[in-house]
This record gives sequence, C-alpha cells and structure tokens, in this order.
Amino acid sequence: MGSMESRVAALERRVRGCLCDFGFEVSPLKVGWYNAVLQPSFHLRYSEDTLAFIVLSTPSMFDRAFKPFVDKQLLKKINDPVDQCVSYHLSLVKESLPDQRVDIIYDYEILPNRKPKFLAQTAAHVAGAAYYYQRKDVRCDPWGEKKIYGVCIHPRYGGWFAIRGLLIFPDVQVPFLEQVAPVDCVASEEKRIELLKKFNFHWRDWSYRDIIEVKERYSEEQKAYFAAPPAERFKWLELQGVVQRSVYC
Ligand code: B12
Repeated sequence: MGSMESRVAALERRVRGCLCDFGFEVSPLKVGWYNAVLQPSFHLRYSEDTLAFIVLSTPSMFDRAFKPFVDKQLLKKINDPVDQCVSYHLSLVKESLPDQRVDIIYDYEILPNRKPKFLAQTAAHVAGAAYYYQRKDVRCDPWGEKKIYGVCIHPRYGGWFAIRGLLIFPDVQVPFLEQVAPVDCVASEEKRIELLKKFNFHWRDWSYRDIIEVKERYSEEQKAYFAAPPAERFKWLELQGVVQRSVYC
C-alpha cells in the first residue's frame, strides 16, 4: 500500500473509532461518484477525488448514543434532540482530527433556495451503504401522474436506519478508492413496487422498513419516540424518565 493509501486507511479507522461504538455506520466515497449521478445544481463543489464519509444511524444508536447524550448533556429546547446528539458526535470526530479540514453537512440542512444541501439517499447508494430504490427501478409502473419518492434499503437493517450526515475532507484526495456497489436486497419487481407503495402511502405503519428480513430493528421505545410529533418529543423524554425536567434549558 502506498503511503497515501495507508494515511487514508488510518483516517478511516479514526472516523470509525469515533462513531461505531455509538451505533453509527460509516462508508467512504469520492465526491465524484456522487456528482456523477446528479444534475449540476446538486453538485458538491469539491474536486472529484475528494474523500467523504456517509454516516448512518443504526437501531442501536438510540441506546448507545442518544440516551446517554440526553442523560449527560444540557439539551437545548430549540433543536430536535436526535439532531443535537448526531451533531455532538460528528463534531467530536472533527475535534479528534485537529490537523484535518473537515466539512460536515447534516441531512436536515437546506440551502436558501430550499433544496437540501446534499441528497442523503444518493450519497448512501454511491457509497455502497444502502441501495436507493427509485421509481425508475420499476419497469411496470402503476402510479401514473403521482409523485413517488424513492427509499434506501440496508441489507442488514432494512429500513430501520437513518442517513445523518456527510463528512467531507477537502484536503484528502483518494484517486485510488474503489467503488463498492450497494447490495440489491429488494431484487424482484413485485417487491420493489410493494416497497415504494409502503414508503409513499403507509410509511407511518413502519411496514416498509421490514421489506426484507432484518438483523435488528427499532425497539418499541424507540418507535414511540420517533412516532411522537417533534414538539411532543421533549415531553416524551420527560415522561419516560430519560431526562429530568430540570436538566435542560
Ligand atoms: C425533503 C424530504 C422529504 C419531503 C419530500 C420527499 C422527497 N424525497 O423529495 C417529505 C416531507 C415529503 C418527506 C417525507 C418523508 N421522508 Co424525507 N427527506 C427529505 C430530505 C430532507 C430531502 C429529499 C429531497 O429533497 N430530495 C430531492 C429529490 C429531487 O431527490 P431524488 O428524488 O432522490 O432525485 C435525485 C436522484 O434521483 C438522483 N439520481 C438520478 N439518477 C440517479 C441514479 C442513481 C443510481 C442514484 C443513486 C441517484 C440518481 O438525481 C435526482 C436529483 O436530480 C431527505 C434528507 C436529505 N438531505 O436527502 C429526507 C429523507 C429522504 N426522508 C426520509 C424519510 C424516512 C421520510 C419519511 C418516512 C418521514 C420520516 N422522516 O420518517 C417520509 C416518507 C415519504 C412520504 N410518504 O411522505 C429518509 C429516507 C431514508 C431512506 N431509507 O431512504 C431521508 C433520507 C432522511 C434521513 N435522515 O434518513 N421527506
């Protein structure tokens, strides 16, 4: 392995070391792979070979990162609690690499023109982390004029995960990085139609997330938390005793 390759491998170990124990999953990609499938208005303005990592939260993030975060931190009542927790952990990655330039983009960030700063599903797909099933992946399309959103499925967690952010290393160029195809775990036409139907019209019943057999899913407690409307989540945390009323400000 060349010295550049081994430096990048060390960097990747470092990033994983910061995040994996907390229930996050990390996959490397080149900005060029992402830009290649998108129209210019969505391009990330870095050179093609720039290293990035897509960060997913897996079911265990709730117990391993979120609950301890809520217990220990001074939760602010302005932002979504899970978003605060994710941003805390991704900022720690940045702090642990003081001599690297690191740009972080979160899934919920939008540009002044209301477009998302990055397309999380496209990034997860090109990184090989989770296959992005879109309407155009179905041949016999039953939906006519309707707008149908696509959905990523992870080979291990099905739909029981979220895409949280992108870590970009503007000064690290990785021409040698090899692209890994995502696992096509919803291979049949019928299953893909069922998946897109469930995601678009019945997402609240969680069923799209079980479109394949999964290794791990959200606990009842985690489902109750995510099912609560954002404004209710603080109240819910209090009721569950995860956080004392006096803890946050
Ligand atoms: C805006 C938004 C919404 C909007 C609009 C949805 C939409 N897709 O446009 C609304 C409010 C409706 C919504 C709803 C939901 N959402 Co939403 N949403 C987003 C958000 C913030 C941006 C999506 C977006 O605007 N895309 C823009 C469109 C134009 O992109 P696109 O359709 O993918 O088109 C591009 C691709 O086709 C690409 N492309 C072209 N050719 C090719 C070829 C290949 C191979 C590839 C890979 C790409 C590619 O080019 C196109 C752009 O030019 C993302 C997070 C993010 N930052 O990405 C979450 C996100 C998509 N939502 C998510 C979820 C879970 C939901 C909900 C279930 C609610 C929830 N949070 O629980 C519902 C389900 C949908 C429904 N039934 O309503 C998850 C999906 C996870 C997954 N497994 O895929 C995301 C990724 C958030 C996350 N943190 O994980 N959402």
